[in-house]
Amino acid sequence: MAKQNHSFNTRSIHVGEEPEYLEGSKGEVVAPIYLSTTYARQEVKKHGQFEYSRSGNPTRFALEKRYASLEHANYGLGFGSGLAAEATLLFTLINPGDHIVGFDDLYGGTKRLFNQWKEKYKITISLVDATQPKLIEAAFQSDTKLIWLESPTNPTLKVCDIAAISEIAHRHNVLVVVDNTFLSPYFQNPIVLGADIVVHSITKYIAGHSDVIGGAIMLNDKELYEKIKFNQNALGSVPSPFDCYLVLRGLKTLSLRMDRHQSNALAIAQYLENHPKVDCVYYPGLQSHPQYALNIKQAKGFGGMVSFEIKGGEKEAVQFLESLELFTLAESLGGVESLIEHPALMTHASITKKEREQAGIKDSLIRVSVGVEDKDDLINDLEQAFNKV
Ligand code: P1T
Repeated sequence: MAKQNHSFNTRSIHVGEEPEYLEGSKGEVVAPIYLSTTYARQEVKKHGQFEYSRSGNPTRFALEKRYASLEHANYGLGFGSGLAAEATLLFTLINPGDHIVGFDDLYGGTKRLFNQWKEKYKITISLVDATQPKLIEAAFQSDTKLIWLESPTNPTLKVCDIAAISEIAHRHNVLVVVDNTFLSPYFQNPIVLGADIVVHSITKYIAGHSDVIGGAIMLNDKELYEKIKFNQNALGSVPSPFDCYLVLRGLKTLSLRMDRHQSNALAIAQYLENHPKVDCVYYPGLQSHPQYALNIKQAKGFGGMVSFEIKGGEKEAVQFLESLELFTLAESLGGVESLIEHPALMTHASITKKEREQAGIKDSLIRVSVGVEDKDDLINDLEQAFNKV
């Protein structure tokens, strides 16, 4: 049986899927996909371990145990998408009139969700450059409820000091949420650094194969866990048992994949940094990155996401992107195959131009999700596309 003091590589394979994980299990090594939506009772007033699959499902039960373990958290919850996790969390935590402080660079869909809540529930949001913790503190109001961070951010890969911000937040009784999608729990554990709640788009590295949309929340606080779990059922924002199975399977190779994503990303970042048609490269694993040292301090790696600005503007970016042959021009990230996209026109098109400018998302910005293919094949493809610009 895997224990919490086993290494990440061991926990990501075993936790939740121990053969004895369910009462009455037959010793199966892989958690079965429990498709049944409902569970028979012996007595009218009493149900067994499971009642109805929205409130609890054995395959999801196995996965949620693993989620908790990977982030060194007491509790894990699975959702039908990253945004379903985020919406359930906001629904649970935020009341009309509350104030949220967020990193000025966040996934566009997260900002779109914030903007919806802002209008509907009259909440206020301050987006600040969280690379400077003092700006976070300066943004606090008496009604500030939570801080929402990504580190590194999507898509400009800014890194913030999670421990320092958590310390400030807790002095003011404010909760810290970290979206840990970009580094995955293999490279970074925000709860260990002091954050209260971690959210993930499982769709990305954790599932890892571009075939599951999923989300997760991990946390230590029992009372808050019970409230979120209540709303996971009340809102019905749950993943399917088949998707849970795919995530349990994908997680078994997370550490192997992340190591290769990272070594390929570093090679590509270094190649781009020396390219005459590139203005600047954003990758926390480059010594030129402004928070290179901070990322080393708080994380075990830099991840597989690289962004860069091509010389010129939108025209050159589009020409470059449409000339690639091996990279797939598509939104999303974290799968084994390399993807590339134009944030201003694709993943971050749902937010206003002003918000994009504040976050530093220029029309020349290109975001790369470096896959686990052969790095020379990837670099050759980039080179032939640059030659066409
Ligand atoms: O797509 P979904 O599983 O709902 O997750 C939303 C989400 C949340 N947080 C981060 C940091 C994300 O990057 C995402 C989704 N991002 C993309 C689809 C993208 O291409 O950036």
